[in-house]
Amino acid sequence: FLSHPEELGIVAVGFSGGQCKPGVDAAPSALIESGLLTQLREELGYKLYGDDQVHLYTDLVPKDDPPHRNMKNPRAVSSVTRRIADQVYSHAKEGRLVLTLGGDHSIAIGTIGGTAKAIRETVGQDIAVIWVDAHADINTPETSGSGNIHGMPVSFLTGLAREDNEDFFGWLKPENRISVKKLVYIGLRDVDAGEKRILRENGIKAFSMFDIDRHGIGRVMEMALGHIGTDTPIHLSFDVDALDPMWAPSTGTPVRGGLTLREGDYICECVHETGSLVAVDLVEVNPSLAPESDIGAHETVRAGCSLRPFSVDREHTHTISSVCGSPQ
Ligand code: HAR
Ligand code: MN
Ligand code: MN
Ligand code: MN
Repeated sequence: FLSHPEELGIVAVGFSGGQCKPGVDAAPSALIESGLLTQLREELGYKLYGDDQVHLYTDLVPKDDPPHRNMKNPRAVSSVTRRIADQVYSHAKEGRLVLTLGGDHSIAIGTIGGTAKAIRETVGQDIAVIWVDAHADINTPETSGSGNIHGMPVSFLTGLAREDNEDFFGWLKPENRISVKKLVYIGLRDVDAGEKRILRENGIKAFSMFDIDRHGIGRVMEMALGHIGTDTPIHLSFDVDALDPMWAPSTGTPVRGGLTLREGDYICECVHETGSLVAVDLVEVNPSLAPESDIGAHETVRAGCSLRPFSVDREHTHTISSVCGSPQ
């Protein structure tokens, strides 16, 4: 689906307004400093476009941003994600694979909104979304208990939540939206009661940790990709809290009983192997939250760097840090 699969559009998003804990805005710099982009350029041979600089979007964050429909920082999140949608759209429109480094998961409103529109225009197809997360992030403003927008992006993207006012995601148009039929979750284990109802009523495909335990990650990936169908462009949105806190402790809402690092890598490798990947988000790394001193932050950033759906270790001879190949 990409006219320039060897080109990688980078969007580095230093934004944390979708939730209340500071620090997740520092993740892109931490990931870049630990060599993520250098590896992509030098080991994997991608041509990188876009950001070596992290966007803080301070010009878009209003001084006064009172709640609207129970949402916290609604104007800031709406205008920042609107800008991100434009950035991702421009890269995708050029036929590049797009990598967005978050930031909290509210930014997926922008990344997926931008990919969906660009791929419709260039390929004429609807994208599928694989959402890897401990959480479903599909609360509507009304079902959310926290008011944090990082728990709501999927409801806006699918149109389950709507708003006409441009200041509150009214800028999201049909071309930015995705179908609930082309959405698959992997790794769920902390889903609110209201979200469970939404998943059930809309028949949304979800593989929880229970399913991974029962079938194994190999079978789960077969079923997930089978649900999407071949020949469908894929946007992978990877929340680092899908990993067990043992591997990724530095994140705002860690939940025990998660994916092993190897299962996370495997998901990325399987998605890469389809040849249908058009965009990736890596979100919710928070280097300032490190339960076991700064080893936690370091390990989480390292885990983030290892989750690269850009290469497959076909010979199974490499260690995690050297899993490498070349762009398709
Ligand atoms: N479901 C809860 C809420 O809506 C917490 C979900 C958000 N946590 C995340 N997102 N890290 O994946 O507030
Ligand atoms: Mn080219
Ligand atoms: Mn999330
Ligand atoms: Mn999460």
